[in-house]
Amino acid sequence: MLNEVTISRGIIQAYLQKLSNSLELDVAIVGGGPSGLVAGTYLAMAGKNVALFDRRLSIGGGVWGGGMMFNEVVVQEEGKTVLDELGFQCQPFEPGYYTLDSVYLASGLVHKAVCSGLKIFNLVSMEDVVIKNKRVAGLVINWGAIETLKWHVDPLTLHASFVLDATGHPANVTEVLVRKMGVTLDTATGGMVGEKSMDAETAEMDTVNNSKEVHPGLFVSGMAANAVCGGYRMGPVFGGMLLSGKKVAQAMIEQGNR
Ligand code: 48F
Repeated sequence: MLNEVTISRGIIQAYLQKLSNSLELDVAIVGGGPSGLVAGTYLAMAGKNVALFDRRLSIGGGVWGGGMMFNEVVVQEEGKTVLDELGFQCQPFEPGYYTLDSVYLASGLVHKAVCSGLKIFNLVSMEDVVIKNKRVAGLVINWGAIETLKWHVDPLTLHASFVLDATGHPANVTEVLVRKMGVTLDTATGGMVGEKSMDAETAEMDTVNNSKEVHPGLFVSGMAANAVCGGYRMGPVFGGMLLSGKKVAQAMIEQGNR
């Protein structure tokens, strides 16, 4: 006989255990788009205690909608290496170009990430960062719904050796850090340079080159990296996003924990 209270207790206890185990992380990722999910997967595969927070109900960021809601995406030859490593099938199109169903890619990235050990918290928003000794050292989080409603509810805080800003075009984490702390970033201007218009070839290279630690403790990946460092946009070609996530994960693994 099913007891409704046992069901509720199971959910509450399992969630609180997951959250409680995520208060002192090796890496805290903000944003569950392709770059954040790939970074989280490689970090979890390396044995890191890593959690990802996204304000939305569904994880996957901009992958689901393909290009203009045609739910297919393109990956070029370089990015296909990551797809191969993570076990994705794709269809060859013209030489050097592959297509994937965007629902397959989005759901597969989430599935791979969770199976690798990444803890994912949907419906949770980053509203601020923790600063210790002039270093980004954690996140201030709140429910995404509280952020949307703009209600005055105090947040909770977690510590992390590294924070990854994978929030896409708004580069939310870096924006908050610069606005509140006035820090200098490792960019051409020392500030947030801003995203440029469309040039897929340049943008794909930019995405990988710009994926790095821009302030002690804070890495950027994906479109956030281009927004922070001044890269171009590329639309629904995803190789750069995958390679960006892998690059920042490797950089954090090489640095070890703080
Ligand atoms: O934008 P998004 O998919 O990130 P990405 O990894 O990938 C970009 C591509 O999808 C696409 C593109 C490639 O051609 O240009 O746009 O750079 O996902 C970013 C995620 O971050 C979440 C947001 O809900 C989305 O799912 N996010 C943004 N700000 C916050 C946040 C925040 N403050 N707290 C929590 N989540």
